[in-house]
Amino acid sequence: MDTKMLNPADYVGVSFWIISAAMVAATFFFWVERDRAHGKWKTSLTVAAMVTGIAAIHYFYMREVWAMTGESPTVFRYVDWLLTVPLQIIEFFLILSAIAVVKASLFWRLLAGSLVMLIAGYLGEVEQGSWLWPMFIIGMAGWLYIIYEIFVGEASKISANSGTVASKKAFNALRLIVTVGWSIYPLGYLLGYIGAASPDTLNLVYNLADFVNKIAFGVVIWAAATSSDANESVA
Ligand SMILES: *C/C=C(C)/C=C/C=C(C)/C=C/C1=C(C)CCCC1(C)C
Repeated sequence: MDTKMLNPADYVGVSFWIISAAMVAATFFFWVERDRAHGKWKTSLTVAAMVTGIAAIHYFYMREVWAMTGESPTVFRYVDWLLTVPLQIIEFFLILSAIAVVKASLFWRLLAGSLVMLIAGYLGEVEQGSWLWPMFIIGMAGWLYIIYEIFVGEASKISANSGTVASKKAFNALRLIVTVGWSIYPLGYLLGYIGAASPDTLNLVYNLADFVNKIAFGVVIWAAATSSDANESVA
């Protein structure tokens, strides 16, 4: 029988393995550290653990798909993103509402921007060929819209008088992740499909991006939640 195990020389496969382990460890960490947080910060840490926990399950399976077929686990990648990106938008909104008066409609607009980004990206990756560029451009528009909202639009109007130091720090750090950290994904798409069209590069860059954007995202929240000024007032 032709059984296939993860080949230790397959560095992309090994990156799937490492990230699976990191996601599990991060989930456990955020879960346990929740005890040290107060008030609303507990919910923020729960959401951080949900994000890495959902990703861990997908990484176990994606690693198998990669090891057995050598193909990109596109469907599971996007199912994971479709679950975890909205959770991160919720997380962002939770922190934002602690420091500014924001309408619920802002949440729906951020969610809509992320759905446009993900659906376009999925269609581009599945159809490929002549779909690659148009879907990339639509996906970029969704992401740039989110950036616009958080730097120029309603989400940027943080009141100086409301919120704690910790929540403001967390908001600024998350904003940086959505801008700089998230830029690794479109870079992966470009490197993976345009030009060289290499599934190795695509998966390696996406794996790195998930490591940064799911784990560092949680760590930022954890740092704010457990800092000494997190419970100055309503966090
Ligand atoms: C945990 C998973 C996260 C934070 C996934 C984020 C995904 C993106 C920011 C994807 C962005 C893309 C574009 C901006 C253009 C089109 C291609 C995508 C979907 C890779």
